[in-house]
Amino acid sequence: MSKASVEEIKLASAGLRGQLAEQFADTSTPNIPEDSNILLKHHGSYQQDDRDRRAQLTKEKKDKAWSFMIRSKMPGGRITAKQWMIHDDLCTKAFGNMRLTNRQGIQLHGVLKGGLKEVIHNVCHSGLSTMGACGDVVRNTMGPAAPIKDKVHADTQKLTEEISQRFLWRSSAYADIWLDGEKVEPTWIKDPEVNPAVRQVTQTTEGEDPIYGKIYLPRKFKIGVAIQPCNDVDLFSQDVGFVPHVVDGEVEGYTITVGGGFGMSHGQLTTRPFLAQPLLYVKRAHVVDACEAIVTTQRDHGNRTERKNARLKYTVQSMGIDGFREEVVRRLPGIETFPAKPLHFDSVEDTLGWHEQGDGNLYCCVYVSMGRIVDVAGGPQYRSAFAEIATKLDLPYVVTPNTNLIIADVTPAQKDLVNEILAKHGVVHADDVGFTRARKVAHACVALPTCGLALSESERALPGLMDKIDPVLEELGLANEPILFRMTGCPNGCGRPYNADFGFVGRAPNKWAMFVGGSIRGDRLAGLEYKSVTGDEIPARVRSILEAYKAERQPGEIFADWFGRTRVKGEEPTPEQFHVELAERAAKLAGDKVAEAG
Ligand code: SRM
Ligand code: SF4
Repeated sequence: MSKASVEEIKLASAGLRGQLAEQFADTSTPNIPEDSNILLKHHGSYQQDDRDRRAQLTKEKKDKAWSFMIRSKMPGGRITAKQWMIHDDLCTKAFGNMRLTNRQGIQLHGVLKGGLKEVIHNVCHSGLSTMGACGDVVRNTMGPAAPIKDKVHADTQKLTEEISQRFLWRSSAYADIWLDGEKVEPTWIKDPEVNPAVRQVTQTTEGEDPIYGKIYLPRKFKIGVAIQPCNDVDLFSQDVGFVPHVVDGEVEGYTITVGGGFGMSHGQLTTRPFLAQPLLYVKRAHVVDACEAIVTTQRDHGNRTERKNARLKYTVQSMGIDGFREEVVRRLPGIETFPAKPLHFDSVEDTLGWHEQGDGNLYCCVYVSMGRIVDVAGGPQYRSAFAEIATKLDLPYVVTPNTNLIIADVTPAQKDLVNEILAKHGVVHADDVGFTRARKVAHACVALPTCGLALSESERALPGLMDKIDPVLEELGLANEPILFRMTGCPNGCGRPYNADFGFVGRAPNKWAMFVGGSIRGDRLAGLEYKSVTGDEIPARVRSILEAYKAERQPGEIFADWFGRTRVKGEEPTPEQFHVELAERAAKLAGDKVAEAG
């Protein structure tokens, strides 16, 4: 599908309405046309087919096994016990499980066409929404997961909700198609009279959105908020990032970063990951307006002819950070802007296990393997454990950006019962998981069998791979070292592999490109070490790098710092870093030197 046609489809859709209502009412087909799938994404759903069955069905000359993925949007990953149980119940309409996403949302896979309306209807009636969870709009806004009860955490959560409200698309198509015209608002919608940073959610029928216009944004748009030094939201991978500046315990304002983003295509030098750069600092009252100035700059200056280069990161590159800043400031008449404050982050890791949350209560961050809420045969019964805790104790949950689950607001008296329920279902929450520290933070994207873009396995491959890497880490005495492993089934980068210490990016069945040299702090991009390695080859390749680290590291030096000290030359990343194998680059460099000498 060329970029122009996506733009045309949006333009002709009358506010993302298209023929979706008629097509979902038609029970004679299991799927919808591809053009409609493009519109459907903005409603939070993707048409997919079971790729495990695709080849066999094709051989039998049968239609694909169609179904739909639905993504719920929840700013900062917050979900109440009741909302959780509605999602748990909806698992019966899906593949019997749900997937926590690394943008703090929830996905249900395998919903049949005839069941989609009921699922979206129920998600909305739970007080969450699927509106804008996918598509060319602002997606779920991420925020610090830890439910610490202090003014700074309260403000960052409030900001994720203000942003979510400001950038909801407004067409009444969503209510008309899924809710029979009923206006059901997510619980995070705030009263504009009480909070001027939000805006009245007036629905439009004519298809002219107050922020997005008629053709919405050129591409998806992602926003995250982080509190230093915790970088759980992976700030530099976001189109826009916000970091509070605290004076005497109060948030004075936010530093804004722009232009992060990870999607690329193997071998296409015009595409590559970028880390976000500091843009400016504004006082708290102006943060959401500044965000709107950035979003509308992208709306008006983003590339609408080449979809592969349409993300904000390319707009920032083509305008230059100074040109981009100038345009944003021009859109903020009367608002004072300041230079960005210096930023420092320690790690993208979650703090697993039990912690005090600052109000006398506790929270427990539970490790969830690959974010899949399922009762694993012979393994942890995640779905049953979280359902029992939600039902018996009515405790709120938080989905973390590392696809773990936080049980929040636990009173000291409830702690034993939570531990008991987790243990009963074989769910171990933290230090006694029995894994290395690296494995606890390792993440893989969904990939096969549902993702239509997957070139290789990911979620189903990483646990087996870590089974082989864990003993290497143990043997080398690195079991407690912070080392970040991430995997994806294709170069789109959903598992955020390009800033990991080790990133495996799918190329073909059982083949991954291997990237090395990002940072567990999330603030450095990795480079392509090997163009293609098989699953069997990976542990040995990882071992040789870890052996060098062990031999050369200074006392207490983490992997990322050792790599930075010994391997990174301090030059700006070039497209070659992501597309040309290290050995090839070194050979070319040596060749150039010989040529120069000659
Ligand atoms: Fe993603 C597309 C899953 C986070 C970059 N992503 C997809 C689709 C919808 C495939 C498709 O377009 O047909 C995947 C659905 C698979 C399935 O069966 O569930 C998919 N992405 C995911 C999730 C579920 C992976 C996960 O392990 O949790 C994440 C959902 C987050 C959410 O709740 O919204 C997810 N995707 C990301 C991230 C990480 C992030 O946002 O922090 C990235 C990299 C950051 C970025 O956007 O630059 C990411 N996804 C992409 C891209 C490449 C975009 C680009 O700029 O080129 C695509 C493909 C596309 O948009 O064309 C994509
Ligand atoms: Fe699918 Fe690729 Fe994203 Fe993995 S990285 S979920 S394979 S689009």
